[in-house]
Amino acid sequence: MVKVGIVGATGAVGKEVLSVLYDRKFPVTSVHLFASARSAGKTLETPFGTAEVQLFTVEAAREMDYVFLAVSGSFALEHAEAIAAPGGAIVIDNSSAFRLQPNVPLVIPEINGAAIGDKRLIANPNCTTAIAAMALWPLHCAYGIEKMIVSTYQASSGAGVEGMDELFNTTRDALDGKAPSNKVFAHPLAFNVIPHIDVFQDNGFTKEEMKVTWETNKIFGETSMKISCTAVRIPILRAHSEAITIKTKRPIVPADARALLVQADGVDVVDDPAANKYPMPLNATAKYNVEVGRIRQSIVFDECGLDLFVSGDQLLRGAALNAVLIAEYLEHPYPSKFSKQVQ
Ligand code: 11C
Repeated sequence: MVKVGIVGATGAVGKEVLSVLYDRKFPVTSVHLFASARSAGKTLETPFGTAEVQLFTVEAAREMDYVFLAVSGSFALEHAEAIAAPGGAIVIDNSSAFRLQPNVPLVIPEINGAAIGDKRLIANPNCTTAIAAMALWPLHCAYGIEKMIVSTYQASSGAGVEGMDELFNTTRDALDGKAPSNKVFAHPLAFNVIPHIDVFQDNGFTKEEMKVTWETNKIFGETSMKISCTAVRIPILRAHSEAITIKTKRPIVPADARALLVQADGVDVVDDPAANKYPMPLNATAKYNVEVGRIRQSIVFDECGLDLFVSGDQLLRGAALNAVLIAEYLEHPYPSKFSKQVQ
């Protein structure tokens, strides 16, 4: 008997959680969609059939085995711990509210599922972090990543359904010759790129950029891996891409990196430039695995450096898939395929 609750089932991530649970045949016996009084009583078509939205209460959520939170950080802060308290449900929270709290595991199951231990509140990482980490973890284990530079190309879905709608609308406006109006993004996204995701911090980086630094260190069990990130929104629907330069402790060559990454679960090596094959958001969309390619020796860091490019579906690996994989891990734990060889 596995009772699953989803808070935020009508949002972009919540809908994907339902699809992934169904698609991966997670052993669900009943699905409960929770929302505020405004939406309670409405019906929703789900892969599991028509479901009536229930009024969220902590008591009702505690009746579940798993509760996926696909809502704001403030909701999570208010309710997650109460839902997860002993006797309640295991909570998998997609927000950033608890990610950096030392007593809350921040988990990508293929990397650090073991960090969950007996914890009942588990944080799902930021999408940009998760997509890059899939390709970086095997390399970190074998070669020791000392520092890296990341430039992102992030899809509108990072801002939810509203972000995707705004991309469509600003594109339509631009094609119709109308002045595009924007609410979700700081500027019109159509035919544009915006180097501004989340709020600016005192150090000049945005919070999205700093999340890549903070969260990658926590997931990899590090404290001092240096990461400089520039996060950029581009007019793409739902897959994020990232150009990454790593500086490793041990010498690394592209062929060995490719051979290692081929063994990684959740990663597809797409790296045949002569055949025009490399990761692209169009191909990574709706796909569970993250694509990695354009693997080449760094000109800046020589034999201890590599450049690579990743694309991954922001709503899947970056959110819903990772969350469902956490629940799968809890049902059937497994060790990471890779462990650190370089300190
Ligand atoms: C974006 N990565 O593309 C953000 C969305 O930390 O969960 C996810 C924010 C987060 O806008």
